[in-house]
This record gives sequence, C-alpha cells and structure tokens, in this order.
Amino acid sequence: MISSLFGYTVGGTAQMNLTLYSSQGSGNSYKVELLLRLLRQPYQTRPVDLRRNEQLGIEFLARNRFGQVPVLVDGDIVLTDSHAIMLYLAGQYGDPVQHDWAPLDPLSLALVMRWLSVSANEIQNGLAIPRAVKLLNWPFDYMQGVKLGYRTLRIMDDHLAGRKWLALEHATIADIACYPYVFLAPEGGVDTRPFHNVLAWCRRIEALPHFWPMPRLQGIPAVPLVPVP
Ligand SMILES: N[C@@H](CCC(=O)N[C@@H](CS)C(=O)NCC(=O)O)C(=O)O
Repeated sequence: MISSLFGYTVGGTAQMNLTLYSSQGSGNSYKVELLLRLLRQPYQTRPVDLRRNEQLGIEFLARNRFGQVPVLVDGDIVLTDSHAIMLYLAGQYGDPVQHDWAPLDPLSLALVMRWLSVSANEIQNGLAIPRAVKLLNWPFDYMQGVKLGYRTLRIMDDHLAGRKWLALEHATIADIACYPYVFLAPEGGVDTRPFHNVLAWCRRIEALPHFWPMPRLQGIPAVPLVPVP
C-alpha cells in the first residue's frame, strides 16, 4: 500500500519514480524524506510498522538484510542506510549550482563525511537509542546512551560557536543527517535547552527553503529529562 504521495506536476504528469520505505517517528527515515523535500524531488512512501516488526518480515528483509528503515527504491536501484541514500540523492537529483548538498571535492567530502559518521555513531547511540528505549522499549543501556548524548551535544555546541553549519559554509547533508535526533532528543529524556548554539542551528535548518517538519507521533508519554551533567 502506498501511504502518501508527494509529487509535483511537470508538464501535466506527476513524476514519481522514487519509493521510500519508512516509518513514522523514525528520524533516519525523516532525514531522507526531508532531503527529498529540500530537493523538491517527487517520491512516494511505503510505511513499515516497526512496532509490529514488519522490518523483520521476509518481504522487507529481501530489500534490506539489516532489517532497518529507510530503504530507497529508484527503478532497479535499491539503497539502504540513510546516509548512503542521502549521498545518492544529493548527487543524482541535486542541482549543485542552486545548492550543493554534498560537494565532491576531497576536502568538502571529508568534512561532510565526518559529520555523517557522528550521525551514524554518537548521535544514533547517544540520542536515538535513549529515545527508542523510552518509546519502543529497545533493550539498550539507557543511561549509557544519555551520557554519550550529552557529551555529543556539548561537542556540537562548542563546534557551532561562531559557525552556522556543521561541515561547510552552507547547509549540507551533514546538517540534515544530524538534525532529526537532536531535535527529537527530549522525547528520550535528553535536555537540549542548555545547548544554545545547537538550538540556533536547529532553527537555521527549520528556516531553509522548503523545510518540512517531521510528522510527530501522537500520544507518546512525556519522558522526564535527565539533568545535564
Ligand atoms: N544506519 C542505518 C540505521 C537505520 C535504523 O536504525 N533504523 C531504525 C529505525 S530509525 C530501524 O529500522 N530499526 C529497526 C530494527 O533495528 O529492528 C541508517 O542510517 O539508515
């Protein structure tokens, strides 16, 4: 079932070749969807219900053996991992003259990759995992995650002092990759309020042309914030 369509009419026909397997509430799905919106790229989504473990079903595992969303299908191409997908989308569908979301010169690429790694490691383990423990009862050490989350926010806040974007002089996929689990952190009990540079950076992302806010999960329990160490 196609859950939603987000297409633009070009010359009378909707262009819709991209399919994103995603889950509501998943920051890794959202970051890809946000980039698609920023690129003004038509796509359709197919929902994968993580609460019902649909990601572990035979049909889904055939697309991603890791059993994780997001998965992007573009014709015969099947891509997994949000960061790999973002690199592909920026290169394949971006207009570098208008906005280069993933510059390919070696230094720029290295600086962007540096923050994609932070997104996949420190942010995933320090901010996404505590949230998943609280929202989905994932069996991970909550306080170990929160400790890493606060350490990561402190580093990001220092890094963002006097600079607007994480990697380069303009917004890149590094910013889009790191953003979701930072702004969602309070849902996992991580208090972002003392990290003023990080919050200002979030507001800059939210002010980007064609920014699209994440559809939020409704009725989730309020999680007490762990005091900042
Ligand atoms: N490195 C992957 C991580 C993806 C990931 O952790 N996806 C979560 C949802 S946000 C998932 O599908 N989890 C299901 C599971 O692990 O069973 C990426 O960036 O796409």
